Amino acid sequence: TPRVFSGIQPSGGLTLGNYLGAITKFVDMQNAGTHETIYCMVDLHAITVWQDPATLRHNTRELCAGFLASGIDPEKSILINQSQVPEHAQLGWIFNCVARMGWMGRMTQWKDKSGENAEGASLGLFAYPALMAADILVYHATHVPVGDDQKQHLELTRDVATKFNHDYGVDFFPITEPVIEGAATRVMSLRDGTKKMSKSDPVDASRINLTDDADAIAKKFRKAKTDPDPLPGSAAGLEGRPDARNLVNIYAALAGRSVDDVLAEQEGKMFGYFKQELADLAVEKLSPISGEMSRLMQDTSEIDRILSRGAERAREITVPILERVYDIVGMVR
Ligand code: AQP
Repeated sequence: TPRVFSGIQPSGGLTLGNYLGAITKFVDMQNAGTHETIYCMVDLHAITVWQDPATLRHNTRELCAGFLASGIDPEKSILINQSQVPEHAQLGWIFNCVARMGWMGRMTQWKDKSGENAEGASLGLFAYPALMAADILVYHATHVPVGDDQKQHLELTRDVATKFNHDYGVDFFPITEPVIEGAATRVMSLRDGTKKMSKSDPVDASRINLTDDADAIAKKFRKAKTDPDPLPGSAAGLEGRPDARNLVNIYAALAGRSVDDVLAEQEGKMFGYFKQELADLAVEKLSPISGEMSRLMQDTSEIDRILSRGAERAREITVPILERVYDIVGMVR
C-alpha cells in the first residue's frame, strides 16, 4: 500500500492553521483507508530554534493529545515522535551530503526565519529541509498532506530523491506528491490577513489556539481585522480584501462547505454579524477537541505508551530502508 507521511513541530501550541491546513487532512487520509498513514511530532525540527527543554516535552505530548483528540487513531495510523525513530536523523545526514547549499539558501522559510541575522541562525535551521526530506523518504512515502507554506520544501524533497537516485544510479526513492487541498490551505493571522497564522507569532490574538476556551475564541474573532464593507455574493468579491477573505475561508473550512456556497447564504451581511456566526461555529467544532486534549494531558503515561508503540511500528519500516541506503552509499555494515 502507498504511504502518507506528515509532521507538525512541537514549537508551541497547535493553531487553527495547523488544524485546518494539516490535521483535518491527516484524519481524512487515515479514514479513507487507501494509504498507510504515518504522522509525526517533529521535535528535531523544533530545536532548530531555541526550545526550553521542559516546554518542549510538554508541547510534544500536548501535540500528540491534539492529534488524538482530532481523530488520529493510533491503531489505524502510526503516530510517532521524530527523535524516537533514529533513522530520520541518520538518513538526514546522508541527505545533508546530497542537498546543495544553494538549494537551501533559496528556501523562503529559511530567509524569513533567519531574517537579518543569518550568521546567528543555527546550522540546523539552514539544513531543516534535508531532514524533512529524510522524514518522508525514510518511509518511501509518496503523498504528503501539508499547508501551502510547505510547497517549496516538498519540491526540495523531490530534488533530493532525484539527485540521490541519479548520483548512485538507482531507482530507489519515490518522487513525492504534496497534497494541498481545501478552503484553508493558508489560514492567515487574525490581525494581518497578509501574514500566515503561526504558533510562534508573539501576538496571541493573531491566532486561535486549539486549547483556547469558548470566550477566548469569541473574543479573538470579534476583534479580528476586517474591512467596513458587507460580505459579497461570491469569491470574486473578496479580491483585494485579505482579512475578509481569511474569515470566510475559515468559516467554509470549519463548515465543510465551499466559499461560494457560504457567500451565497451570507451575501450583504456585515462582518459584525458574520464574526459572531463564525465564533459560534468555531466553538462548536473546537471545544470537543480542547476538552479531550485536557483530559488526555491529565495523565501523560498513555501518550508516552502510544508514542513508544508507534516508534516500534515505524522502525519495522525505517530500519530496512536505511540498511538499503547504507548499502547503496557504500557503508560497511
Ligand atoms: N496558517 C496555516 N494555514 C494552513 N496550514 C498551516 N500550517 C501551519 N500554519 C498554517 C501547516 O501545519 C503543518 C505543520 O506546520 P509546522 O508545525 O511544521 O510549522 P509551520 O508551517 O512553520 O507552522 P507554524 O504554526 O507557523 O509554526 P512556527 O511558528 O513554529 O513556524 C504544515 O503542514 C503546515 O503547512
